[in-house]
Amino acid sequence: MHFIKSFQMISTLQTVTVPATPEAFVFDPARTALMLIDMQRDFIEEGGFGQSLGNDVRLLKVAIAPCQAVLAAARAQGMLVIHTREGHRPDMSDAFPAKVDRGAPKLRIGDQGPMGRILIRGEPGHEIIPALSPIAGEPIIDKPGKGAFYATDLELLLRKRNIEALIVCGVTTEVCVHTTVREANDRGFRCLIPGDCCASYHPEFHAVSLRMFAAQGAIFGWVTDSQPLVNALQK
Ligand code: TIU
Repeated sequence: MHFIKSFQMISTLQTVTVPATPEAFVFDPARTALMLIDMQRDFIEEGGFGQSLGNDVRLLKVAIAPCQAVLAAARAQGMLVIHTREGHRPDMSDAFPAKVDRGAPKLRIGDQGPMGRILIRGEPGHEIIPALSPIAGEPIIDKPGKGAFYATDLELLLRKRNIEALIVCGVTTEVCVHTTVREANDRGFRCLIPGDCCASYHPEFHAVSLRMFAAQGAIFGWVTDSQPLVNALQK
């Protein structure tokens, strides 16, 4: 009897329902991972890759507090939390010239900047910002590309945990967040994007990226905000 009761408790699906566009998003926290994309000093702080490309990094800081709120709620639920970092090996053997030699940045990938070598693993600028530091047990995916699935073991980690849905936060909305959400879609994962947990150097790209996710009946994903998501997780 005790066994049956325990089994019933374990097998009861504890779903969470979040108001979202184009319609409510329902998920099982045990089968959902929170992904924090590239919340690194190189993108968010002065002197990193983002600024070297000519961007105003202050535009990304608005996503920090909403990400903190969602991260705390996800941790309290015991959800899988995965952090990603964009960057390359110190010898740059994983950095295509097509990426490194692009445009006319003040500093190229691999050059010495105020936070160490730009977008290189192990350098201070490559670290995740202290406000969102990973804790023990939270995997960090180091990725050479914009998408978190390309040339990483992310899919393996998700399949091993039987994950079927992703909550995707981070920067920048139209670059690494969009690429990752698109990659996730083609691999069969449903994606929920809390819009205020993402940010772009181009506010108009951020806005239209969110619309692109949810258009055509959630062609790439469902869009919400941090507060409704946190409220739903805390119910
Ligand atoms: N430049 C830009 O908007 N983004 C990136 O290069 N990488 C990420 O989005 N993480």
